[in-house]
Amino acid sequence: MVMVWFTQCALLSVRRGDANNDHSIDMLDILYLIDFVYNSGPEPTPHPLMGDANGSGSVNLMDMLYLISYLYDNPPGPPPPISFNYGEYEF
Ligand SMILES: [Ca+2]
Repeated sequence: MVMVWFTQCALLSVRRGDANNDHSIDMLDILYLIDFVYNSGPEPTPHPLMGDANGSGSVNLMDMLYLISYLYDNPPGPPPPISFNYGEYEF
């Protein structure tokens, strides 16, 4: 008898700027990034680049300013942070 094991996988899609991974982008993400960058707080989850709101490849003050402009500028700031596929999530 041959047993076949298989794993189901799904592509995990995440949104840049959603640093605290609560599926919304708001002031809490900006505070999360301030804590991460300036106070050695926890990394954005599930990947540190979740904090890379402006897509520059690093997480820094510019990402916080990008999110502030996106959320509070009038007229509206830059386009919303993009979604990207983080990788396969095994379950
Ligand atoms: Ca969030």
